[in-house]
Amino acid sequence: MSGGTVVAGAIYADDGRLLLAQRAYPPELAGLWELPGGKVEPGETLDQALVRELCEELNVDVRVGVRLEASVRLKPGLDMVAVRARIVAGIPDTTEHLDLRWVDADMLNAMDLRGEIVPNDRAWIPELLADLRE
Ligand code: 523
Repeated sequence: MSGGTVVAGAIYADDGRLLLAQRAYPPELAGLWELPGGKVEPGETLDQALVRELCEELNVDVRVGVRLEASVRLKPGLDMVAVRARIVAGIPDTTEHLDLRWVDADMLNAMDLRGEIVPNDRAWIPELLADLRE
């Protein structure tokens, strides 16, 4: 399969912290932390795909905001983008992830330095840190 987009959510709580999710698979990514999301399906907008993925993965309804600027080439024809979001209903739950964690700027930076962030997601760290330090 080729072509398409993966969309991930930078979910912020009212206290300003960011939600990270710990991947369960594949083995090379298991245990590392990411912005939750998944593949955009044919006919979906980015926003629709993000709402669906976060409902499926975390059991929350989100309101989608502004995109992060960085995009990531996962492989030829498959790019990944991230969109800011806020939870409007539900409490995040692990259905596909090993664990969830709300982080502030210092925690995110420390996790990045320890190599605990999914490598592809590191492209967003500068923008995420800027958001968290606002
Ligand atoms: N990433 C990634 N970071 C990130 C996400 C949500 C996804 O690097 N924050 C990559 C990992 C996979 C691809 O994007 O190479 C698809 O992510 P996945 O598996 O979380 O999305 P699904 O569940 O839509 O895709 P399939 O498991 O392939 O159906």
